[in-house]
Amino acid sequence: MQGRLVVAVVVIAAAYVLALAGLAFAAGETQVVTHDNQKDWKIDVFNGTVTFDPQPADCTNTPPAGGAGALHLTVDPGDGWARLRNGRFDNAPLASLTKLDYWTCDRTNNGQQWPFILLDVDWDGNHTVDDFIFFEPAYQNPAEGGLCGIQSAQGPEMLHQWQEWDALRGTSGATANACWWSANDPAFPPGFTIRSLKEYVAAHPGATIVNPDGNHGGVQIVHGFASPSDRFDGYADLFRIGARNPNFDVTFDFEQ
Ligand SMILES: [Ca+2]
Ligand SMILES: [Ca+2]
Repeated sequence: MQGRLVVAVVVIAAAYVLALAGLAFAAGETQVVTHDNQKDWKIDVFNGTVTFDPQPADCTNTPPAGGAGALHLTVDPGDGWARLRNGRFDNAPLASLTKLDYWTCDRTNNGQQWPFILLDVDWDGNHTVDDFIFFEPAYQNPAEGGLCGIQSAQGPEMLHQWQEWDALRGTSGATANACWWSANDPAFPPGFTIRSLKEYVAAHPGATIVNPDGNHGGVQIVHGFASPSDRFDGYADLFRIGARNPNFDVTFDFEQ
């Protein structure tokens, strides 16, 4: 009897471990977000609004899995910002990213800035922000993103149309061909000479996502940060992110 009990305990323990592993390695899970302070997302605005609204009637090519709602970002005047920030990916190495993509439909902008992804980055492991890096749809084609745009090969960006953007264009951050620019490393400028995320990771091999603080997550979906004369009104949906640490792959579906 004692032997059987031990076997049973071992079997139950093994099943428990497998269940935990299954949770930890859950792939492609969808989590619905309908309001502020949910699923580690927090609203951060200045002269802007972040709302969870019905799918806009004037946007074509609605994503098949986009549901009935989307994230709505408006900024006026355009030097303000509207952003949704996620704090779940603190300390995740950029090299470990396995997925990073989202959909946008923009209705009003300055001809160049669609809703973009901003990551707060720590270069040296001391958990302070050393850089901000930006994925912008406009730079993912050869006309606006030069040699990097040839490799990223996405777009061109179109108003009033849902478009999907792959912010990696590779199997990981370390192999990502998507074009990103840096606020603090002049070797990675915006514009025609923009460079790939894999080059940025090679230049900063220890770089991780970092949360500036508990209310400001390091993974951001943003509109704005332009000129006071600009106006922004656009949508984002189905933001997908995967990273080795935390061991997670999730699609956030924004709904009303
Ligand atoms: Ca949605
Ligand atoms: Ca630092």
